[in-house]
Amino acid sequence: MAHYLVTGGAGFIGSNFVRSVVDDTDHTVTVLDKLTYAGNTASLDGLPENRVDLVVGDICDTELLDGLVRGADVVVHFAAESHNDNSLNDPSPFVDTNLVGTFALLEAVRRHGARYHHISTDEVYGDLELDDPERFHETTPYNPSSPYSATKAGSDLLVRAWVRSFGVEATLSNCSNNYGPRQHVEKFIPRQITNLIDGVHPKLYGAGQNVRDWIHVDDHNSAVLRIIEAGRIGETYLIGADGEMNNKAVVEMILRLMGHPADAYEHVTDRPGHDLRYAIDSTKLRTELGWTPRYTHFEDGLAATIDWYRANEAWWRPMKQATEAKYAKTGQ
Ligand code: NAD
Ligand code: TDX
Repeated sequence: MAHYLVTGGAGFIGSNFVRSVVDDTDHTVTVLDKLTYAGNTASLDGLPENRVDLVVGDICDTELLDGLVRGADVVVHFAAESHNDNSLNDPSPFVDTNLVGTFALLEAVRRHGARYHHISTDEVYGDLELDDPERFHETTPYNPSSPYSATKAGSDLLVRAWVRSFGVEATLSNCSNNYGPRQHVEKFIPRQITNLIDGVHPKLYGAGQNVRDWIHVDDHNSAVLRIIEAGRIGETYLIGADGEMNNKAVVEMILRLMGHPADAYEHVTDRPGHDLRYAIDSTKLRTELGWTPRYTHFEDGLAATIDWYRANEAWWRPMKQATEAKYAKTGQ
């Protein structure tokens, strides 16, 4: 039994991770979360109080980190500003949280010693052509496009330097696009599901030819637990579930699953610098650590996600209006 410090544990992937830790291990968890617009205490509802506690605070707060990291065996770092569109409107919090915050956390881990796992994204590798036979792998050169992905790339490099220079016991993972319950309605899939519930057409950026490599959040988290358990210190593992699909096909699938004509969507202003395609080769994780995803059929996982949003309107409703007001300003 170990004590986990989970940063960003009131966000989408972090809160699902805490649920996986409670369900699949006997570890205890402290969540450290600033509760930004993306953090939601309702995402932690129903978790056992003797296993999980929440500390509301900032990963840039060195003094707070000292106490929390001292008491932890394992630190799993999910906290981030995570949305590309927001990073184009105001990059400043991305630099603060993703770069300065990761630096502060690494320094606390260096002072107190803990096993550290760093959560990152495939976006650090830039994008691929649609017909490129190569996918991203652990040695693909970094080439981030947006302020979001640039700050995530920088945070990854800090972790690698802290391993090599200071002997911090860290592993890293770079995962593809997650979907599933408790994802903020600013993100592509929940935005379209909740738009349809509200009688609004889904919004496709540009022509909708951009490809993302979808993975269910529970598969991302089972991989993270496996890496913490058996991953080699200093190593990076790419997490993906062979789920490549273009945005137009995803919107058409959502429309069909929700009982609407497949062409009942709108094209809106494209994202500046929009990455064309992400694709993950997760051979290393699968062969070295024996991980496999559970959700191998995207349509089933998507249908279950639609059911979740239909059943949990109280969770997403409070954030919907402000999110759409933000998009309206950029014509998206
Ligand atoms: P999210 O935006 O849903 O959650 C982020 C959480 O971090 C929120 O609860 C927020 O309150 C918290 N937070 C933000 N700034 C903080 C700070 N300064 N101090 C403490 N807490 C802070 O994000 P998500 O989609 O769950 O992503 C989690 C992690 O996974 C991020 O590191 C992201 O880069 C990475 N990732 C996400 C995806 C994806 O598809 N969503 C894919 C690969 C990697
Ligand atoms: O309304 C929309 N219409 C649309 O066509 C929105 C919100 C998005 N899109 C497109 C843009 C992308 O091509 O859908 C795709 C997915 O968009 P997002 O959900 O914003 O995800 P993306 O930019 O791909 O980044 C996500 O995956 C990698 C996460 O937000 C990141 O945190 C993660 O690192």
